[in-house]
Amino acid sequence: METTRMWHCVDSHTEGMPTRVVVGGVGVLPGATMEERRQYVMTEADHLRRWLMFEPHGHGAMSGAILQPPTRPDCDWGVVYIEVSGCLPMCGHGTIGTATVLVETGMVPVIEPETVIRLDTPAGLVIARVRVEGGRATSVTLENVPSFVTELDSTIEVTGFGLVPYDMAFGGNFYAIVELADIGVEFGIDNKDQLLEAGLAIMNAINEQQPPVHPENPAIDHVHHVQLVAPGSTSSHSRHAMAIYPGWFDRSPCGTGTSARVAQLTARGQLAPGDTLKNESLIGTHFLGRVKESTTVAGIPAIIPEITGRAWITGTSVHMLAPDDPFPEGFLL
Ligand code: PYC
Repeated sequence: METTRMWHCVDSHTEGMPTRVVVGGVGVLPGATMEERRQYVMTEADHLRRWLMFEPHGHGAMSGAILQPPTRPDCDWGVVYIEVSGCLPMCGHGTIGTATVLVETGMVPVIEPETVIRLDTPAGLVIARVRVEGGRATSVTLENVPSFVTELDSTIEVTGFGLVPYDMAFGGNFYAIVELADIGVEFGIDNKDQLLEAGLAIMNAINEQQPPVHPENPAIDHVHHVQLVAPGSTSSHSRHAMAIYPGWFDRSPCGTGTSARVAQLTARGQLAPGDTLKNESLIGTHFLGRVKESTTVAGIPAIIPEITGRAWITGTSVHMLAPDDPFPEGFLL
C-alpha cells in the first residue's frame, strides 16, 4: 500500500444527513480568519474537497467539516464546511454533527448536563450548547448567525413554471422560500424528481435574473438552496423539501434553512421572540427553530435563531490516496 494523502474522519449523521468530520491529516489551512480559510479551500484546495465528498469516497449528498484551530481567541475550535456543492459559510446540520463528534470523542472538556462549544465558522461565531447525558450528546442547540429577510413577495419568471412567488431569507446561506401550492407541485418523497426539477429551475432563474447579495459580505451573492414548503404548513409546524445545488436534497431539516424560515415567519409577523417552529425535512426528521432575540444586520431587521437537533456517530474512517488512483478528485454521476 502506498498513499500520498491520509485523512482521519469521524462520520456522523444529523437527523439523516451526513457530516464527515475531518479530525486529522489536513494541518492548519492558510488564512487569518475562518472565512479566509474557506476561500483558500475554494481557490487553492478544492481538489481536496472533491476527493473526500465525491464518489468513490463520498456520494452525491455528502457533507463534511474540516476541524481547525480557531482564528479568534474566544473560540474552542474552528470549522470549514465542505460538501458536494462547495464550501458553505455556515451549515447547521454540520455544526450539530461536529459538536456531537467533539463531545463524544473527548475533543473538548465534557461537562454534564451541558457542554458549551464556541465555534469559529466562516459566517462568524456560532455557539453550540450540547446536552450531555452519561457521556452521550443527546441534543445540540445552536445559536446561529443573525438571520434576516431580503425580499418578501418577490416573483420570478421560471421556464416551465411561469411567474413564481418567493421570499428570500438568509440564515447563514441564502434561501428562496416557495409555497408548493403556488407552483402546483405535490409534496412527498414519491414526487422527489419533480420537486428537484422545480427547485433547480427556480434557483437557476433567480441566480440569472435577480441574485441575492449579502448586505455585509458581497462574496455571498447567489442562492444554492430552495425551500419548497408543503401545503398545510403553519408557523408552528412546517414541512418542506430542500433542493440544493447542483441537484440533491438535504436529508436533515437544514439548520441554516430553518433559521431562514424562522426569520421569514418573523418578518411576516407570524413568529416573535420566544416562539418555536418545528421544521420537518422531506424524510420526516425535524429541527426546532426558536426566535432567541431581535437584532439588525446593516440596518435590516434580523433575528438571532436557535436551532435544536440531534446527531449520531456512525463510524470512523481513514481515507487514503494511492499515487495511481485514476480518480484523485473523485467524480459525480
Ligand atoms: O443544515 O444548514 C444546514 C445545511 C446546509 C446544507 C445542507 N445542510
